[in-house]
Amino acid sequence: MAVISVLLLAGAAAPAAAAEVEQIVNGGFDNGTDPFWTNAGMTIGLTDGRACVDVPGGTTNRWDATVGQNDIDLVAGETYRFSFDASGDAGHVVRAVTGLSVSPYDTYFEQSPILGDWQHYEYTFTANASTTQGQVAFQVGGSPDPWRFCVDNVSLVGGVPPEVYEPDTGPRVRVNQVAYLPDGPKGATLVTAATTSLPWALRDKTGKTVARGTTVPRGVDASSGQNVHTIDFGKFRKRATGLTLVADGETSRPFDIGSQAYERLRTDALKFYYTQRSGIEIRDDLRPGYARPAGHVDVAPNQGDGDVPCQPGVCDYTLDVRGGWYDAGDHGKYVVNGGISVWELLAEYEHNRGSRRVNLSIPESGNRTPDLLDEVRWELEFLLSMQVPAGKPNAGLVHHKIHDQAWTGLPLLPHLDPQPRELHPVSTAATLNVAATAAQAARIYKKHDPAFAARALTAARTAYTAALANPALLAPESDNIGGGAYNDTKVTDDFYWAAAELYLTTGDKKYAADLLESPEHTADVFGPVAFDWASTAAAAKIDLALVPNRLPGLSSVKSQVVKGADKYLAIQRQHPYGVAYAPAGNVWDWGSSSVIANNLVVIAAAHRITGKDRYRDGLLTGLDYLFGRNALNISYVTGYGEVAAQNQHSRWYAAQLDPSLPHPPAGTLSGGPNSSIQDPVAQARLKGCTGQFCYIDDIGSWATNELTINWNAALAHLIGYVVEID
Ligand code: 9MR
Repeated sequence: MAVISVLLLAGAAAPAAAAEVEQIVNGGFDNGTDPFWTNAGMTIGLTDGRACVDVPGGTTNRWDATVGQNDIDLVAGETYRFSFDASGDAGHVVRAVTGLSVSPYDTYFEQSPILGDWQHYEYTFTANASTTQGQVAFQVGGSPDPWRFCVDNVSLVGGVPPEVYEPDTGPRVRVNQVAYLPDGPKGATLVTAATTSLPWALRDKTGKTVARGTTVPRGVDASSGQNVHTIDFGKFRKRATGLTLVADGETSRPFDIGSQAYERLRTDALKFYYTQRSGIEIRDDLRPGYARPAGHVDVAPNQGDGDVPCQPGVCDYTLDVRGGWYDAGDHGKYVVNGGISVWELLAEYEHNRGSRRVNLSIPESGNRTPDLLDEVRWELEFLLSMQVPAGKPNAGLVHHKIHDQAWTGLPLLPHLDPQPRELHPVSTAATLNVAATAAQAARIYKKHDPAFAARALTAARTAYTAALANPALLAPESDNIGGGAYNDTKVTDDFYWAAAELYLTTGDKKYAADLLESPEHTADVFGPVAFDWASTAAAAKIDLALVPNRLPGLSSVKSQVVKGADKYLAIQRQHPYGVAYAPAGNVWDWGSSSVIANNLVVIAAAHRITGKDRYRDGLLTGLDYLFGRNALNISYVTGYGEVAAQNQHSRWYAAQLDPSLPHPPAGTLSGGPNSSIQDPVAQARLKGCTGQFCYIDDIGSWATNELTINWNAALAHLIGYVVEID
């Protein structure tokens, strides 16, 4: 009787899941090797009942050498257990994929374990599409040397219960794991079920209590779904290292009070750009551990960028577009993202004077030009090279982007990329990005290189005129094969920004008139996202407010910036993690870390305009989130904080996939939580995530964990100001 009731109970509790069904035919290789297939000239040999292949060396992508099985049925929403046993010559990697066997070859799930001796691997994921053309594949290409891969007991079982991913979030007391400034505010967040105040204690590195107080219950935080309290220990102002905060029986990760880390980070965040450079060898003496040959300088297997044609039918000339920075973890170079990055770095130079002395250890260090200007010049020259030369159709307009014809896999060092490179059509937005940044450069480089400044100004004026004549050349969302689309349908902001920079540099009345007539001039542009590569009006307003000029009615621009900052401060006060960002519906944006940093840049501008402490305090409070005072208890900057992001999506900082490659350099900002979780890794682990939890430090999660030139520009500019006011 007792037994029956247990069974009944178990039956009642079990979810109404489908029966577990094996999808793989002959996964144990008991009946030969059919229906598995191979490519790259490999044949499967059976050794002790296991399937083994000799993988050729010298292929490019993981998928260039594959053992797979097709015709697998997958049902959207059903959860699968994908398992196999495998071995491989030590250190080699298998990319184990479940996906679509036909174009566009979508990946539904992937994992890339590093192989060694025989081992069992097992994963659970939920399919997000239905197909009868599914595939399980073991991708083993991309290795320079030949090696041997064996696999057995391949299984894909449908109808299993979903796995709940529990990130390791460590102690429930959340602090800025890097440092609080001695005279700055000091806030922390406690995750707890308690609804009434609790005592807290601040301990020095010997464990002695140096301050105490009580927490403030804040209820359930919308951005994380957690019940939280806040802790204010701002009255403690002594410099110290290894402090911890204790509350509700939990001890925070250690942190400092001091500013040295931020001085280091200002430099590291800017040093990020040298190893993103295309078209130049990266020197080991300048970046130990990061040396690599020059990428895309017309040395095989690279196919460019010295003489790059357009996509078929787009133009009949080629351009020399060597140089510039690779955008992100891919090898593409996109003008609108280069533009906002250059703007923010040059604004850092123009507004934060200390940045002029920063030594970036780049090949140009030691010449008479500040390193920051030399680094940004690397990108500016590329941006200028994307402008259509005089005498050609579309002269003066700027190509939107240049990248590979097809997407490549990870890892892949830049100089090993074999894809043809192509120029994509010109666009109004790209043209205005060149107009804005070349005009800004004309002002800022004049003292160091008047000839370059004059060339930049000519390019800027030409671009602006060309954009006025072609105001609706919009980059489409569909242009996303082999590179990102960077589609942008609204360009009134880019017109405003270009006019602002041209006006600030030249004082010409015609640019002032365009500014005053623009709908952006009176619009409140300080929404949830103050500015980014797509929305640039706030960048224009910040520069108009901070660079001396005589624009009629300038005070209203300044007060708009200050009011924008007031909005972000109001959001921050409500936020128990001190975040000045509240996206509509709690849908966190792609690259949220940089959105948060840029909202803080608006607060920094307000501080510069008004000198009022509340902006300084808001700015410093806002930093804490990026460095660990968050739901995941992680610092989003590599090398800063006890637990920090380190597996950002990159084809060359791909240590997670190939232990012989490095992690991203210290000072690299991760994109951070993105509610839309577009990539398969995030979809497998984070489905249903709330705001701050929509993040995973996995190299496969390109939607939550990439690195980019515009995101690091936000970090560098922000930290530049923090160092400036300390
Ligand atoms: O940062 C970009 C984000 O704002 C867009 O929503 C997304 C989709 O278009 O693209 C992001 O940019 C990626 C680019 O397209 C390709 N290089 C990597 C960029 C960062 O993920």
